[in-house]
Amino acid sequence: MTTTTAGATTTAGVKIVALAGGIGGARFLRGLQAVAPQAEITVIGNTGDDIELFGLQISPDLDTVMYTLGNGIHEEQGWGRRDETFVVKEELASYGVQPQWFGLGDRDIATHIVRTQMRNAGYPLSQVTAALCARWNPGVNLLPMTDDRVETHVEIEDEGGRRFIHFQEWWIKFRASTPALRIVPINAESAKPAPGVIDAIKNADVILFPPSNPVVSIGTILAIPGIKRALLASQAPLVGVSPIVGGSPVRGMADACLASIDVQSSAWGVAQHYGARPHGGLLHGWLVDDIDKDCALDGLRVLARPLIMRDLESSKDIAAAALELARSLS
Ligand code: FO1
Repeated sequence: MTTTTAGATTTAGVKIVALAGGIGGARFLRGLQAVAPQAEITVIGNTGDDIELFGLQISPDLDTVMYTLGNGIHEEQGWGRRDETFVVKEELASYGVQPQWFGLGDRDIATHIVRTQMRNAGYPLSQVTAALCARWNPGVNLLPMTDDRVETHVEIEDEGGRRFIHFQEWWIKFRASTPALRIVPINAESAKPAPGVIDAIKNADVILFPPSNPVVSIGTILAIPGIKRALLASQAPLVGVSPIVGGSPVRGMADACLASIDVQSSAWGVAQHYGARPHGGLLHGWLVDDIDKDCALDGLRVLARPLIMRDLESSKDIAAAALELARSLS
């Protein structure tokens, strides 16, 4: 971070790396871009949400970041396209084709066709993502966490017995209401970081954990061998934004995920889960909502600011606070 003579802090040339999941992460990144327009932002995106449906390869979290920063997102939903239609979904339902719980939009299908065609032609997911971003111009370097297939599956037990289902089914069809006995990012242990991921971390001036789901988004990215090690080896300040405000998730169902790994659904619980850097954990700094200002963890610098992202302005304030905290640490 360089400071101009006027005392203002410019972020020209500052290299920022953010690990991001879906909706919360994407909205935070939009605020980050607005407050640090000259920064070089690399987003390492979660691909554990990926699912293959009707022969189409779908990468929900990559698409959510790409559409949100490329101004194509359905703003209220936070996922899928604005001005979307669902004619193909209705036609599939008329054929009785399952599943019918996934909101597959017609415009969105074009993205999945391009991804599926390129993957079938042998292009790695990172090159597919770059090709899709050439159209959307998200303004960040969006990298999948890995080019290898990693899918998050959830173990549940109900009248259908004890079984694993795809994360998307648990998330969308079950609304995460059935307790997750285990959440497993299948194949993560043998996946390799995608090209550019480790270098981006090594060259970062600031590393951010947006308020994404600590288990199925940030946690899945950290499960890729080499990524956590690179983060711990970096001298760059690593600042996280709490996804939990006053004991409940800002959005989504992070509390259901945290319960599955016995982590307290609180700003403190998540900070403790990530760990403070002086004690071998990841975090140098932790941004919490005012309501959680008493959150304290030895070795962790905590800053309290309003964390509810209602609109671009509030996202900008949160991103600016995260950068302010990082600056105070470097
Ligand atoms: N989330 C839902 O709650 N309902 C849906 O029908 C749905 C469809 C969908 C289609 C494409 C896409 O990229 C994302 C979609 N999501 C949907 C979000 C998706 O489940 C994300 O993985 C979660 O929001 C977690 O990030």
